[in-house]
Amino acid sequence: MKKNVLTRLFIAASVIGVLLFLMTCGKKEAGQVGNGDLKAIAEQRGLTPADLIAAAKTYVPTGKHDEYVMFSSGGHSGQVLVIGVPSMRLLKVLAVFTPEPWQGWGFSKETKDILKASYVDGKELTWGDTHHPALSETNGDYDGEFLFVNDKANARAAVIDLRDFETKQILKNPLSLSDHGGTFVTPNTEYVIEGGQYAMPWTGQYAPISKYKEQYRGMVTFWKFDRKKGRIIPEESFALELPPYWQDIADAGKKVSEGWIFMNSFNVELSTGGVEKGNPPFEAGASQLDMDYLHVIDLKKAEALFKAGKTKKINGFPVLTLDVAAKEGVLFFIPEPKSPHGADVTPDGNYIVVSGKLDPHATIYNFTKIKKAIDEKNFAGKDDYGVPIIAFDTAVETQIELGLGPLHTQFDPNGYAYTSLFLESAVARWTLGGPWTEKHGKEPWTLVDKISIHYNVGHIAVAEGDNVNPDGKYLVSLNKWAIDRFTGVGPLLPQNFQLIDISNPNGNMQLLYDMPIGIGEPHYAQIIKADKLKSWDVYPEIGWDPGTQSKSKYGIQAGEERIVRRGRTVEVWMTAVRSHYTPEHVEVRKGDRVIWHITNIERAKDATHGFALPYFNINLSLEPGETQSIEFVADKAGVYPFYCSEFCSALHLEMAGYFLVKP
Ligand code: CUK
Ligand code: CUA
Repeated sequence: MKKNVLTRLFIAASVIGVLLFLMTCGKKEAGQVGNGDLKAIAEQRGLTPADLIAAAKTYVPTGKHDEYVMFSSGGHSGQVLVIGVPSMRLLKVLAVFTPEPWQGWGFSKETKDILKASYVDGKELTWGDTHHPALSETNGDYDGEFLFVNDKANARAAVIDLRDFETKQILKNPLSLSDHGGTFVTPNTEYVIEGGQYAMPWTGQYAPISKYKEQYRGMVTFWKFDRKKGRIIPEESFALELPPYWQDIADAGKKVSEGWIFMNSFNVELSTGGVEKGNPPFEAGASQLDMDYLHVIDLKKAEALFKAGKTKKINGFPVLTLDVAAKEGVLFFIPEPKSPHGADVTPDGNYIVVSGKLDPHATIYNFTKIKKAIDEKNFAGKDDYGVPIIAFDTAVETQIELGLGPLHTQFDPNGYAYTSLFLESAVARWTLGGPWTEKHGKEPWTLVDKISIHYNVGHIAVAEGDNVNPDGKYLVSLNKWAIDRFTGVGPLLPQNFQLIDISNPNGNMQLLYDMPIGIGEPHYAQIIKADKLKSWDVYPEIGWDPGTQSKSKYGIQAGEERIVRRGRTVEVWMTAVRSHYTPEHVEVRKGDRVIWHITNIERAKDATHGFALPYFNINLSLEPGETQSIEFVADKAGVYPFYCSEFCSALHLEMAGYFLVKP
């Protein structure tokens, strides 16, 4: 407390110094610029010197770009948010699991097919609960090529290509309807990890809750990623059967621990709830024991067993069963304190930080010690499923008391770790030990600073803060509650992203900015250096199909437009260019099946055209060069004006036509 007051005084003093400097030296040039006087404006708006410093640190003038880009989960929206850092400007909302009209996502045939492929037994899903976006990595560093994200609600994993920021693939997990430990990637993106959460019988099977221990199961799926194809290859992917503990967050090992996967769990009590029957509710039942299990998985060994055909097909998908995993030394457990959350591997790969949720400590496990115990078969017994247990003291490096409700941890280049404190509404900065002790010149494994946030932080994201080379500089606190931060917008409040300056390793953290998120509950985000992203300005060729990232067989050039009838099917090849469609009249008969391909033949950056067709529920976004198709039955006679739904030119309103359905 005392320290915070002193810190604030110190900041205020130095800021006043800066301002005095601004106001005195070169009066006109600095204090008085354009049509305003900085001091007068600050006074009028009630801004403190610290506010002005924060504003100066976050403001990005028109035409200038942000240094970093944050990919944040869009929570219930089933989408991903792209946000500039430090300006905290929303750049884009990437449609993933949910139809999105502006991008025509889920309206064209191509995008409908991607969504459909992820339905459970063909049953339509119109939302997703995105939790953990993961950027592709090369040698443990973000490479800016791909993004992955999971849908916790239905256990799905998606692949987004960062050349055009569009979703390319969505996979339904074949084993479970629940995931959480995903998506995370291995250091060269060989695998995309999707761990389960709520144990259940394999999808499609029934087992009474009384058979929980025998027939309910957890899982972790290793999706094989093919970078060249830009796709997950299901045929080269496999899963690991896990006991019905509720598996939680995972992380891939890196450097010394590359090839290993760490995943925490809760409910090793195998509590099955049923408060209405007089049983303890889950919240109590799953917190009875002092320890849950950190899962340690030897992915290389698991992969070798899969390739050697040691898996069993479940729902048509290869699964390494628990007995094989336990016997062959693929899976190990280490006790972790009560209801853990977060499993974050340090940049050097040697420590795994697990937080306590109900315990004020973060527990730091030492991979070298874990590996030694495994090599020497130094186990303290087995769990009920035959999985070897490594004793807590054998694997632990240390525990640090951080505060109330620690959850997630990220890192910076100065040897600091940052942990969110949910119950305390704060972010803790603490020192790593080992090779970093020299770097920060402080006592290792020690809490050094805390900053209050508003309120109840879940994840935090540091710039490149979970890869092998963290950048530090900025930390975004992804807060669950906003309470009094924004103008009232009814009882459902936005969530609050708070930007924090962590650039000074010898000073304190400084809160810079609040950004309301009114689209769902974002869980995790990753922040990448903006210059690592190499996005396309326009599609490489006219007639491009983003679904395959290659030329569409339906793409055409100007002059190739046509309407062809085959029996009751009418196929239309159309072009769009400022400011007309060709053709402008399309006439069919009631009951005809219509297949309609539209190519935007523009080569100019940002010359996007839309295609809106009433009654048939269609809107497309055709970016320069793109070809998209729609398919429907003209089931109602009438006249349907179609138009361009993107304001593309002065004569945009004239970019229209008539779809006529003859009785
Ligand atoms: S979880 Cu939400 S705050 Cu899904 Cu990563 Cu921890
Ligand atoms: Cu094309 Cu408006």
